[in-house]
Amino acid sequence: MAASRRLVQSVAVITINHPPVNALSSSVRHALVEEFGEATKDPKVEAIVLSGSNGNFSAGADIREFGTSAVKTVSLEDLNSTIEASKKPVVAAIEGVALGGGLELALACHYRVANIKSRVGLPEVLIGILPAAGGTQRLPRLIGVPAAVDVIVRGRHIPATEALKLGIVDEVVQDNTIDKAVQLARKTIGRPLDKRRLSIHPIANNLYMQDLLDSAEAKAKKQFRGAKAPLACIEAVRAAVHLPFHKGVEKERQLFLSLWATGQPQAQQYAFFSEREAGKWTHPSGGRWETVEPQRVRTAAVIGLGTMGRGIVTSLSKANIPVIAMEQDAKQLEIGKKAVNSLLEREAEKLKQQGFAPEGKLGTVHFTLNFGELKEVDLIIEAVYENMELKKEIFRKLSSVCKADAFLCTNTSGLNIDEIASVTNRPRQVIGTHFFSPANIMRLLEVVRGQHTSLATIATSMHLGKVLGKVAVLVGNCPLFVGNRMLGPYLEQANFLIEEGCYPEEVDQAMEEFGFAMGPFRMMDLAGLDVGWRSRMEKGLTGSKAPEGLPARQRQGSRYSPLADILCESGRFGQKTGKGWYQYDKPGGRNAVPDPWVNDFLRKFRNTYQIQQRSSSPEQIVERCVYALANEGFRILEDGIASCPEDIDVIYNNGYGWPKHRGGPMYYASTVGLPKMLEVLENYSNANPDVPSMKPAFMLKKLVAVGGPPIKEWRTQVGKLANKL
Ligand code: 3H9
Repeated sequence: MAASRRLVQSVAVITINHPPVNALSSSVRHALVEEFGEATKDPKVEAIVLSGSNGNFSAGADIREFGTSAVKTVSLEDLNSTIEASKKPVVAAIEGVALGGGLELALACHYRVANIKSRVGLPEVLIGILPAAGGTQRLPRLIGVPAAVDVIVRGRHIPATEALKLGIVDEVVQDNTIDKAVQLARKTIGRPLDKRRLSIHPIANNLYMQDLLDSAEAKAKKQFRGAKAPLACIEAVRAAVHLPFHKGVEKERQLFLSLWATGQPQAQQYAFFSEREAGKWTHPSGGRWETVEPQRVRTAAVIGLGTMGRGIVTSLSKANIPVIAMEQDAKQLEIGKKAVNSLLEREAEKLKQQGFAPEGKLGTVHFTLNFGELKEVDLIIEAVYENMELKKEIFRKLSSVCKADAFLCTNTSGLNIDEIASVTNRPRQVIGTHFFSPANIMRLLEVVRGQHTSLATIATSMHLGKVLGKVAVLVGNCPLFVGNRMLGPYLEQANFLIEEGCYPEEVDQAMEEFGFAMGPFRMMDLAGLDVGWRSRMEKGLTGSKAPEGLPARQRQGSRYSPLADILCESGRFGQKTGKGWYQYDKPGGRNAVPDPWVNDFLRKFRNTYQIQQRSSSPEQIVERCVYALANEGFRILEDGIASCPEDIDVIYNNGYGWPKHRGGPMYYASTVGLPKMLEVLENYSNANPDVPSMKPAFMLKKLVAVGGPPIKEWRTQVGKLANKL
């Protein structure tokens, strides 16, 4: 039964029953229409409570039904109108989540009671659509246009206490939500309901509203470059201001259909489901997530309290895991302690604002210099700087100090996990947990399996990722893993483009207009150019000169751009030194301004090497950088480092500022068309045989050879093809 009904005194309690999240599928909508019809007719029923089973009200429309004929049966807004028009008062009893269509359903009810732990919101924008069951019309009538625009355009999940302040819910209760909703329903019997019917509420339309909506639109264009859904959300709220309710609902519907035609919702919904699938990992040995029990992590430790370590400590504490935070000397410990405490204060403040006492919600943090204190800890994350010898020394110590079943994790961003594991007495319990900076905010976690890593270690690390609120993706061990490895060819193309005639700001603009949060040069300036430079020096790639004393443009037989090295040699490390590919008002400044010095330097560089300057269109810039990125993705699939294209896309969507409305680099490749991508790469590669990264990946060629199947079929193709390699 998709919904059920029982009578409590004179109140009909209707319960949605569609595990796990009570998505409002076609069968749920049918069942609700039927139960409401019965409750309305039943003379014993004086009021109605609408609730959800298994501790959740509803996560909204069933996303899997979009694009199928099921969406056409019983529209959610028709159901909402019926509920709102009911002569018997209807109270929504919200537990867990009331999101998207779930909140729209609750907004159609006359009253809303929410459990303190519940969350409400209209997150449709995050999957490329807009609330399309009256949400953009009812919410502004309930909480006003400014607050509604913020809620709808950001799509955030709002904790119950904030929802109460905003006026989205009428009451917040600690427990027994349904009983309390029944009590409220009984109190409201016989009261006039018109004031509670949002569709007939008046809405202010004045000059201030126009300005507010115009500026929200301008802000959204800038912030969500190229994404259509935020703009459609604002247009729908504009309709709420200008048009009567039923016309506004029509507009909402039209906007939904026009968004669907752009292809963006399909990309974002692919991204949504790919994130969920990433948790269902498979090991090349055949081991799978559902067959291995993760170990409980009751206590954790973090070694190294630099930027990464501080973020990881905060993340663990936020998940209510007690942490031991360790540094190598008293001075570093004191600095780290201050930084961690200030991050934790911010978290405590957030909890207070949500109506929770931080005590008991944040795990305790104990600071130490003493390795001996780690002996009973369940899981240790090493987060010192990228130096193999230092990491090995730490793992040797951990190996001798920690209890036999403790898991040893390294936060390396690209060093060899097997080499680190080799110095321990438990290589099966060693794994890479590659967090992204700032680790307390960024959602991505690359979990890197070594050759000997056990399934239990993988299961525990993947589960820990979920507990920390991260999207954990299991990847194989190779230099730089998945995300950073793909960056190599991408940045190489960006550098070649500026050697050939573009300017950094031109390349950045093209990539930002494509939708990247940040173009490659601004990103390099932010990360610090010296990081890559030092690592290239360690590998002996920089510093060598051609016979005429100029930096060589070939390394090991391949084309090499020495531009970044030259910048570093003159002390331009990026934001931190106030100069890099751009100039900044001060060291650490954030506002990147094109630097005439850089443009002059590029002109001289081209003259010196007799490179004929040529321009590239934004489309050509995007093509070269993005195809280079995706081509490396195909190689990663070929090498078995990622088990499916979806995992690569999850990594790029969550850790590298890839525009989600384009699904991810592999999804994008599938929309471009694999034969076209292959042709472009082949042409480039034939003309530039000294750029091996642009040589089409074998996997790409094979996928084209089997007819360029849709991306959801690549997983099987990749498996078959990888076996034959
Ligand atoms: C909408 O409402 C449009 C309307 O305006 C009207 C249009 C006409 N549908 O995330 P989890 C599945 S659009 C189908 O792992 P959590 C999910 O795939 C909707 N399936 O759990 C997973 O399946 P599986 C607006 C859904 O506890 C399982 O449920 N609403 C839906 O970490 C568990 O999910 C949203 O955008 C759905 N709506 O997080 C909310 N939601 O087990 C989207 C979940 O097979 N949902 N599933 O892998 C979420 O944000 C999170 O899932 C939620 C739970 C917070 C609810």
